[in-house]
Amino acid sequence: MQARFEELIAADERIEPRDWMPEAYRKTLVRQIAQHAHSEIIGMQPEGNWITRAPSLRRKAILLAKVQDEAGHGLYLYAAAETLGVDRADLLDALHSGRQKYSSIFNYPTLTWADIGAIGWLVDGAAIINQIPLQRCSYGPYARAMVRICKEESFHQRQGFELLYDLAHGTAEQHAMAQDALNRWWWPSLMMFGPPDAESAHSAQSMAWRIKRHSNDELRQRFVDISVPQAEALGLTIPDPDLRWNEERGHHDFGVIDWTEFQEVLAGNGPCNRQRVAARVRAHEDGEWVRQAALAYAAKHSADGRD
Ligand code: FAQ
Repeated sequence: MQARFEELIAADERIEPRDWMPEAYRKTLVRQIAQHAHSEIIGMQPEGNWITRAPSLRRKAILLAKVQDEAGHGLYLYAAAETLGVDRADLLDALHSGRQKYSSIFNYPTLTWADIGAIGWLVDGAAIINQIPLQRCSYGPYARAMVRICKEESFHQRQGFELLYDLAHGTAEQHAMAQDALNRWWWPSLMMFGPPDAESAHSAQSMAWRIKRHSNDELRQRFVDISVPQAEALGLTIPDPDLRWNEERGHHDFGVIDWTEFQEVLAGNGPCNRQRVAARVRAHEDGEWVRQAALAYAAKHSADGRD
């Protein structure tokens, strides 16, 4: 069984739920897919905060659609995790009790409308760079979920860039607001890719299993290289005095990331950690009657033999 699993991985074929897999492979996938699903639904909060304050009907419709897409991504991902034999209710419980993480980026506040543009451009942009290789992840249900998610993230990234472009080319105040959003979101976006390779506990094994295809630092570098010309097109300055093109490497060098801040956010001490988890727990409790009603409806249907 182990040999068959290794053969499939070596041949770059997909592992499906019916296939035998090592317990550690299953656990790693549950950990990563659950963290990813949690990030999608917690990630609805920072932008959801601006739906009622969007400056036009067009912007409001776009933002509503985007936030709904994130809920949909959460659902696909919980469903992908369930194919590994875990229960969605248990995963949500692990999120609510702090036993499982969600992305550090969603613990920062959205202070102005420009933050909605910065999230689309940078946060969705980083998410795409991380997720495109996951479309080729060795676990079939996760890889397939990524295909649709990446298509939607690409619309999200474009709407954010366009929003920020309008602000950056608007009045002096609007330009300043766009620059301020970039100043606050740049460094946390770089942290989304995870700790440096030398400190990444799971990378080597996940790459051997072809769950991850590139290291955290490789993807972070790709994000910096892609973002520099985009910031130029926006007419905004990336807040890093050490950022410069390195001819020899063929990449941009960039400044040192504040990993203490990252560790603090992971430990629950970021600017909004408590608020985000409390809002999630409240939403879950408020939804109890919906779950009860759905269960009662399903029980009634199966009793009637209609299921
Ligand atoms: N935040 O050994 P590694 C989105 C944890 S995009 C929090 O390097 P790994 C779209 C890591 O879990 C965001 N924790 O780990 C959207 C591990 O802790 P553990 C979600 C982090 O797994 C946009 C420890 O540090 N995307 O939601 C972070 O090999 C707008 C050691 O790290 C995904 O989840 C972090 N930034 O690599 C939604 C993508 N980084 O579990 C709404 C899928 C690391 O041992 C609005 N995930 N940690 O307790 C991945 O690609 C990987 O899991 C990494 C981390 C790259 C995130």
